[in-house]
Amino acid sequence: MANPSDLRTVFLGVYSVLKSDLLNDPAFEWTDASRQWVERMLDYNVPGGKLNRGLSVVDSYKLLKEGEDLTEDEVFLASALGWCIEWLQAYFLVLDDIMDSSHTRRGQPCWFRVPKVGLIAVNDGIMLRNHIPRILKKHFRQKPYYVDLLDLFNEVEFQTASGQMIDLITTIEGEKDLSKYSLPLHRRIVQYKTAYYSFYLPVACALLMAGENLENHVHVKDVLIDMGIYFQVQDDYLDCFGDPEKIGKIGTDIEDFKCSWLVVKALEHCNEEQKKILFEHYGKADPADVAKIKALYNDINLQGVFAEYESKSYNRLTRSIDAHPSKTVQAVLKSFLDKIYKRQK
Ligand code: DMA
Ligand code: MG
Ligand code: MG
Ligand code: MG
Repeated sequence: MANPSDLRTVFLGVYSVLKSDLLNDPAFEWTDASRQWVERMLDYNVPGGKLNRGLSVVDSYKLLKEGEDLTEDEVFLASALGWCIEWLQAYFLVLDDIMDSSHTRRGQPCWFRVPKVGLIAVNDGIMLRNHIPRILKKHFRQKPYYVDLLDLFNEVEFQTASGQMIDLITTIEGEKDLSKYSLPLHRRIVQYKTAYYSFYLPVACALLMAGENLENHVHVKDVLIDMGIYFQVQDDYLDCFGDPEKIGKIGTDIEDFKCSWLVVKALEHCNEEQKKILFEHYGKADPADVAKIKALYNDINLQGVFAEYESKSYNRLTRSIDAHPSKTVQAVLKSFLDKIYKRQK
């Protein structure tokens, strides 16, 4: 395990093992057709992303072990937990893309847009979700932290689904009122829908594997949640200003009337005339309406506003990390921050 590309190769090897376990799960009477469906569905939706969340379980666990060489078994288990997070992410994304009427994901059509898939994708999302406890049962059942692991995944799933709910109900047709969009509302949405599963969960998995009690790591959790909020602000920014080739998806936040960081900031920075444009054209599917919103974002230099937010966030997060008493924990948190600072994808 000398370099990161090796780690990635080992990590992908664990995916193959987990997949073949699932495709031979004795709890179901498999047919060729059902096995082929699940295999294609998994390969399409699980391993194609940046794998940051999954790999960071292994990275964090390594750092917590302070340079001790990990056994093959430890690498396998940390990778399996990493994959459980990737499975969780795949489950949420398959359903998120239906609810957000998205077109592409990770450089390919969203799963529900693939011919003959359609709304079978809803059940596929449920399948992906059900795979997680099956993976945990197979590999962690005898571990002293098994119950805590199950509880962690359940809690984080609940937080994420709750975040998705508030993300969605703020956009309900007939109640479209931009004046209710504010920074505190945005913060609430993104904390729940993104920060817990993307940032807290990987570190919490590594801590449990290392035998730690999560209640003793509240400060770590706070920093990670703060980082997750910054990460989702970047996601909101890239939805409009990112290169679809790089981010692998086409933005839909303006069309979907989302409470995006950009529209909240636009409301803050616009004059009365520009406010009228926002109220009239935000949340419409017509490309002409979307173009008016994007032109307005440019007029008020939202890119500059974001650049300032980004550097302020980086400084604040760095200060909170430096305030942590343990150098090891600092290293875990710092490695997360460095992976996402000024990201383009
Ligand atoms: C997605 O937020 C959050 C979850 C839990 C999938 P989003 O819709 O902004 O994500 P994306 O931009 O990737 O569709
Ligand atoms: Mg989405
Ligand atoms: Mg969404
Ligand atoms: Mg988004």
